[in-house]
Amino acid sequence: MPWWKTAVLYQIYPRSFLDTDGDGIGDLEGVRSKLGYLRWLGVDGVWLSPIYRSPMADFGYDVSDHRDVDPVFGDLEGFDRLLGDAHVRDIKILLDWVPNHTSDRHPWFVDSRSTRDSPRRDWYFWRDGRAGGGPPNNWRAAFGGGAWTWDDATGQWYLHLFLPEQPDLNWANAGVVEAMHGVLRFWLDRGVDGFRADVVHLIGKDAALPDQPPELAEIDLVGVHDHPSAHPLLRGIRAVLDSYAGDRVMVGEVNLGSPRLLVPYYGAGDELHMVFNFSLLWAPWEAARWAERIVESEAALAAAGAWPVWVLSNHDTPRHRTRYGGSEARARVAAGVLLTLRGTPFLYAGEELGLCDAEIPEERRVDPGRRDGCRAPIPWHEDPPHGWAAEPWLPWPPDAGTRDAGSLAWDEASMLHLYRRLLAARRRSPALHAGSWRLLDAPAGVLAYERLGDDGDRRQVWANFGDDPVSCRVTDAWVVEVSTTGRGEGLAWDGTLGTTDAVVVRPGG
Ligand code: ISL
Repeated sequence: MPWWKTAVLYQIYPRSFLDTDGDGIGDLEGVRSKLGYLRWLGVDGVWLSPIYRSPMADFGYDVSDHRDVDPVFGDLEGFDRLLGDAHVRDIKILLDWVPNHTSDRHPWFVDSRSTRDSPRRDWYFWRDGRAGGGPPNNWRAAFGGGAWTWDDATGQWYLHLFLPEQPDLNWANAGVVEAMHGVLRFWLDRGVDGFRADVVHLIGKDAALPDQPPELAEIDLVGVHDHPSAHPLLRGIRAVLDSYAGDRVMVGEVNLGSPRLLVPYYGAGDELHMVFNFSLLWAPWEAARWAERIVESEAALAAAGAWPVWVLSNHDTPRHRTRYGGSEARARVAAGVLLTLRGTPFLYAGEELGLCDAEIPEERRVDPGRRDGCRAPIPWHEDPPHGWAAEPWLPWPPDAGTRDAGSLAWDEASMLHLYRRLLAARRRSPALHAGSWRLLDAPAGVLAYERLGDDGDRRQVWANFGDDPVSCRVTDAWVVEVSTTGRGEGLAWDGTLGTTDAVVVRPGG
């Protein structure tokens, strides 16, 4: 199996991880200084949200130079140091690659907008307005408003599915394809292990840019855009990765909802290696709904030989503990499930501390998508500024002085230690990191499943989502390997679960 199938990956939003140079913004040196922590925790790799030069209109998802590190994060030498140190610790590094758009300050766009005759004019989407006036079509942008901005200098509109500062690249132009492949090669040559590809389904567009049907006209395109022209482009991208040794990997963000719609993006094993499946991230706290969504995903993906990806939180959505009404017990059960499903789990930095979103006063909101709360800084120590070199750019999450990594590391009953035990259990059990998955019959409110490895290694997971203790009818004798409450680990399991309680059990008498 390639490394990424048995790995657990950890997303770092670099601005919010740890500041070492005193500007209140996290940096690469901050990430480097926590590699020991990540090794101790037991993750196998890190996905870094964008670190490239950027005017930061969308905090790095607007790239103005793909081949340099933004000075707020460090420099290329610092990146090489981080990568080298990560590899020494056997931690992989994935960069965020943003293929759908660039910054409006990127030299390519500056050139493209300079005159209609620019050799890069066609690298972006320039169109005349509709007869009678108005933008070329009815597309909406993700952060509100229309997806077209009028450019006075050359008298045409340009397309941006996100901010006006994020013009869309035209992947139908061979120059764009070559240039963006060159970006991949630049970082692959430096030794990165792969990429997370931002809204990668959007790179395939219908050249006619037809209107959205009226029933979809009011919503932004990101969640519904699904055009076949993405697939040959993804095969070209995959060929670049495959030309390097060492199983370089690409995990794509394809925001299409239903897992069935994600399968084509794996191609015949010749497109994306993995595609994020957000179906649990959007699932309400009900065992039956989780079961339904996992079964649906398994059915769609397993049949196609497509490797699953699971995720509960990221930098775009309220953290899962926040979504569960602040319940730590629920977040613990969720972690127990996330880390024992078939496929590759992605953690979002801080979930291992059980962080909730920060309350952001209106005057401190800075994100155009209002996603500031889940981007609150990570507290490393008890006393303010919690290990940071200066007060951070966003407010602290709640309980920063008791939920800091330092305090939780001393407390074996903490969420942090639960993650560590789950990661260790996953690593040592072939059933958990590589085995098959099968739903088990369970009482109402309980999600239960079995994992079975090729070598006969076997685990079961029993997760009570409900507010009442339950008794489960189990066959065979089981020993508790991990309990989300910490109760009874290493002892025989009698089939009972407390309120909001989950166990991973192994055969034993
Ligand atoms: O965050 C959202 C809504 O507020 C999502 O719709 C988000 O825009 C979508 O998931 C795509 O996200 C990715 O691309 C964006 C960037 O802002 C996000 O941070 C990134 O994850 C544009 O590059």
